[in-house]
Amino acid sequence: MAQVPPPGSVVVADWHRCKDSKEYFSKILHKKRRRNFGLLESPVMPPNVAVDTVHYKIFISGKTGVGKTTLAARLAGLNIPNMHYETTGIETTVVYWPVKLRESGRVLFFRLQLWDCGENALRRFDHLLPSCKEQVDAVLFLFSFTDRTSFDDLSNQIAKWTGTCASRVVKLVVGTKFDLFMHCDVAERDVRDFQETWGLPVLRMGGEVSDGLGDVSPLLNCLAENLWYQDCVAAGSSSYHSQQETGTLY
Ligand SMILES: Nc1nc2c(ncn2[C@@H]2O[C@H](COP(=O)(O)OP(=O)(O)OP(=O)(O)O)[C@@H](O)[C@H]2O)c(=O)[nH]1
Ligand SMILES: [Mg+2]
Repeated sequence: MAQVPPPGSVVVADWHRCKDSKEYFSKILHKKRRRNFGLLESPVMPPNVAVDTVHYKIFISGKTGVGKTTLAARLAGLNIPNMHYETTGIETTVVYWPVKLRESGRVLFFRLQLWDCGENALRRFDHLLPSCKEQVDAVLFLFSFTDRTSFDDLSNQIAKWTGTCASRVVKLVVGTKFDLFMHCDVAERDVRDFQETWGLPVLRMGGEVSDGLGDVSPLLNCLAENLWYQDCVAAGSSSYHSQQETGTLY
């Protein structure tokens, strides 16, 4: 079973709704929409509010058409594709997300670099998967609620990432197309059974991208929480409190 912190135990859940988060979230918004950051850009806080940024690489895994490119766009607040255009290589997207650590009250910007590679491209070109795997911090395993085979294949997918060298990789499962409940092919009970067997967080995604942050905050907070927890465990402290003072900063 995976070592997963209880939800909300490391970072403040729904912090984007709190008043004290406004000055941080305003840095990732522009006219109430998500701000797009260029390669060399990052959120800029006033000098008296110094905030550290922690960097992570995230790989999005799942069969073709499951919604990898859509998820990357959704998390970054970009327009999501209406049609399925196969991703022909690797596309990366950077997402900034401010997080408040529960114990210390310290705020961090998480810089999440999402790696999205088309499933057919991955099969065709052997060199793509090694670059996606290199120094990866987390994998999002996607299945679609409208495609039973994508759910049934999850165990195989996860097993491939459960070796000794892959043990320091955060694993989250994301069910896409949750909005298409008329075509739902995966029962809630099956999701619960899966969750009990694997002990991994399962998040649900779907529907139009809203202006707010509410539809992406559960996933981004969960990802940030698990990444931070993993770093703290790796730093060798039995509690993560001391690490809160010493995380990998750039
Ligand atoms: N309704 C709905 N449609 C979705 C959702 N996620 C993805 N789609 C649609 O599913 C289709 C395929 O999505 P993509 O994100 O392009 O799939 P992909 O996993 O990147 O596929 P490859 O690049 O071929 O590996 C697109 O038409 C999306 O609009 C969702 O949550 N809800
Ligand atoms: Mg794609």
